[in-house]
Amino acid sequence: GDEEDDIFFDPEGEVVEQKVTHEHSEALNQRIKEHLALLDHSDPDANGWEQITEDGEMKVYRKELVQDGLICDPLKAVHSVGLVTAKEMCHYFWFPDVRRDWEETVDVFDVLETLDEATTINYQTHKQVWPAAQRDCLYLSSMVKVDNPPSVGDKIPHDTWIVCNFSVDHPEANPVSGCVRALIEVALICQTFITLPKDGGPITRDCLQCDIIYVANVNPGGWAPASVLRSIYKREYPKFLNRFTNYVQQKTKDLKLLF
Ligand code: 16C
Repeated sequence: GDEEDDIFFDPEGEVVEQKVTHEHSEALNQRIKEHLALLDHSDPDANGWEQITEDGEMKVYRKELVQDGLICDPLKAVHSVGLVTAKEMCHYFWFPDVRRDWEETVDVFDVLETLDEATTINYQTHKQVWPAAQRDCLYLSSMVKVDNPPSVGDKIPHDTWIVCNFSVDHPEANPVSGCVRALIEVALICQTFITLPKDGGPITRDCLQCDIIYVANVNPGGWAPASVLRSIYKREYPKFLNRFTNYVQQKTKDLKLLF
């Protein structure tokens, strides 16, 4: 059985049962519910999403959003990669010990607290981008299995996992001086699709396709020049998605499938 918290949806997509295990459980469940609405991406251009770049199966969208003079453009990317499961993808995205293997934009990385076996509170600083001040963020990160996700047409996923990262406060935060606190709402939603072998043989990595939705709402927390910020967005998110998905494919290629 899965040790992670399960979230249960009724056919209308309402949460009908959820475990509360820590002080942020309710906030977490609420965000998961909101993020999962994105699974209905049958029309990605709906609701004002503007495509900013494309690379093979990867498509990256944004909405222009300025709040209190700060650029907070929501970002959404959809991708689909072979050879890996949704749980593997989410595991490597969530698991603190491998963060530095794929996360290139981070300098300091600390786990401040472990709330349960799949939930931590992390503090990190990001590399400085001239001429803006350095950014840091303090966020809860949780990996959750989703049962009965909202359906996406006629494709039926084998399984659905989500990692949800969102800003929280923490008394033990020891902020690096000079950093401006960025506020984040990030989710990685992954679904495994399996094509059974025609010869009735065992399921191998070649049978796997993992569909990914990644969303990031980042409030930079203080001034940064618009042109710098929007060019970082356009460059860094596709770079992250390519690097991260290649990393997971490499890490898992000789391992047993993890569902
Ligand atoms: O989701 C990703 N990583 C997770 C684990 O680290 C976590 C992180 C979210 C990103 C939070 C960004 C906070 C401010 C970033 C400062 C700029 C760093 C750029 C350095 C470039 C050399 O959920 C993968 C995220 C990968 C993409 C990160 C790029 C974010 C750009 C946002 C720009 C906002 C402020 C820029 C101010 C100069």
